[in-house]
Amino acid sequence: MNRAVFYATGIIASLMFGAIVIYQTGYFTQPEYYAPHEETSVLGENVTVGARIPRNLSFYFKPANRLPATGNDSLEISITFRPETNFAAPFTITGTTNNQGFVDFPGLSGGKIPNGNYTISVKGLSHLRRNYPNIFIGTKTTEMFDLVFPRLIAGDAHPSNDNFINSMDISYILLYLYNDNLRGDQNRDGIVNSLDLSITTSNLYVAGDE
Ligand SMILES: [Ca+2]
Ligand SMILES: [Ca+2]
Repeated sequence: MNRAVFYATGIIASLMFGAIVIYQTGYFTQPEYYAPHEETSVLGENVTVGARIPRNLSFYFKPANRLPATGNDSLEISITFRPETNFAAPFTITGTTNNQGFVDFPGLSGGKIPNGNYTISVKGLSHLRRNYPNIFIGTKTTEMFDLVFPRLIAGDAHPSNDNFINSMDISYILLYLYNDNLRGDQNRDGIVNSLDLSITTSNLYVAGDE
């Protein structure tokens, strides 16, 4: 056997033997996969192991055209968190803002809303959808988002909830004329009347954000 081939064979054999030893000692074994899971594994009273920290998120939103204009901002809303910079699935929550436009959601799953940038997409009961892009949700467990501008546009009264203001919404308001129907009462002054009709016609053929 050629001397060079002899040495080369010896070196390769040594490397293979070393690799086998290292493999068997578990030196390169993979760390356990960290599977995302909900905040369920609780030890004792306050100790949570391996769980995602729940988030406490709160928001200010304001609807347009309220009467009176201040202290009258309560609205039934649906908020969808649309991820821009991570691969989480869109996540939707519903709530009702108070008369200052404030709503909070304590104990949201950190697994469903991981850190990243989001488009916060909001649809009011009789309001067009409004998207607030590029909202960063970080590592803090409690965060407040002031999204009072721009206002949520009123007039999408019909329960089809089609995010578009047209004759169906006007018909719905006419149907509940002089009632206190929440969907029909665009300015939330307690009655459906010509003021609500005029808010809706002033926004005729306006579509909400996608
Ligand atoms: Ca509509
Ligand atoms: Ca009204």
